Amino acid sequence: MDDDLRDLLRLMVVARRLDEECVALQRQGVLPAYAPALGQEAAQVGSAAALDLERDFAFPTYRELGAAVAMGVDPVAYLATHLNIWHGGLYDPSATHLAPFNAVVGGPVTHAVGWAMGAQLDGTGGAAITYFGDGASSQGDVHEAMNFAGVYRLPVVFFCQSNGWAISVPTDQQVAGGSVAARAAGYGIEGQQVDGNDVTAVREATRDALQRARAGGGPTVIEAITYRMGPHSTSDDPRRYRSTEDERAWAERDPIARTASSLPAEALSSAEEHAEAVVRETGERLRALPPPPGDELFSFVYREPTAPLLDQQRAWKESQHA
Ligand SMILES: Cc1ncc(C[n+]2csc(CCOP(=O)(O)OP(=O)(O)O)c2C)c(N)n1
Ligand SMILES: [Mg+2]
Repeated sequence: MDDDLRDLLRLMVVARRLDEECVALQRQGVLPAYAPALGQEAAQVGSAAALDLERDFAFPTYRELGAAVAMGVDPVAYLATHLNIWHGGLYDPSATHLAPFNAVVGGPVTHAVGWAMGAQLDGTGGAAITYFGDGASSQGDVHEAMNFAGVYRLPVVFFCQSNGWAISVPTDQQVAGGSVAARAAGYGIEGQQVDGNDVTAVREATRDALQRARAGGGPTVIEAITYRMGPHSTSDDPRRYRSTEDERAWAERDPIARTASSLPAEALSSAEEHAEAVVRETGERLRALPPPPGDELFSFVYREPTAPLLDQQRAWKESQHA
């Protein structure tokens, strides 16, 4: 049991230190922008640790570094997306079972439902998990996706990180009725709230929901109650819309301190030591990434490139030889 908790702690500490490094890299001009996951490590690591990486598939938003770490995705390949020169990062979604991350609010939810329908038709036995926020939960697409999944009993887990904010808008102004989980009843599916800062509770709830989905029991909405301890992104200043008392109250519920408190002190120090090495190596490799080939600018835009696009590609190539 202790070993298991140590593993979860290690993943959360790696996620947090990498996250801090990303903010530093943004300040140094290496990353153009970054969306910190500070405070959401238990929700992300706990849920991703519940996945069966042979069969299941995860659909992340722009804030899922902790999930990527827990899924064993190379952080350099993941963070290449934040460099903003590589579309979809450098990891292979079909090998890692982590979709390219999605900056469209609510976007990954529809994708997960589509994947789940494919899994149901193919009989692969896997389930999808989609990440989304409290703000995304009020997008029309998310409601359509939940209803569709409910009608077809699709193997999908709707994992909402209710982190208090949609940029500067508090959750109570996004979620009428106060609960994302309660909406599940309207779609005829399971819904539950979980303490999103309790890593083992999150993992257990997600494991149960995934198992039910794989066994044909249909979708589940899990609403993990957590808190975005940092800014929305590196362009945001949360002091303009929230109080330091609120931040302080949530700092006392820090998911890492909470897990560490039930383990010997040495568990945290060894996790920190390991994380430091991961951060150093990640930073070095990220800085050393070569720019992508310029003509990739024109690739992957359409399946069949259009005539104007081909003209532009030709003009670009000629300009390179000028
Ligand atoms: C379709 C769409 N609308 C608006 C935006 C701008 N936007 C980016 S993040 C965000 C707030 C999302 O809040 P939430 O779903 O709670 O996720 P969080 O950022 O808290 O993780 C908005 C409105 C967007 N990216 N996509
Ligand atoms: Mg939010």
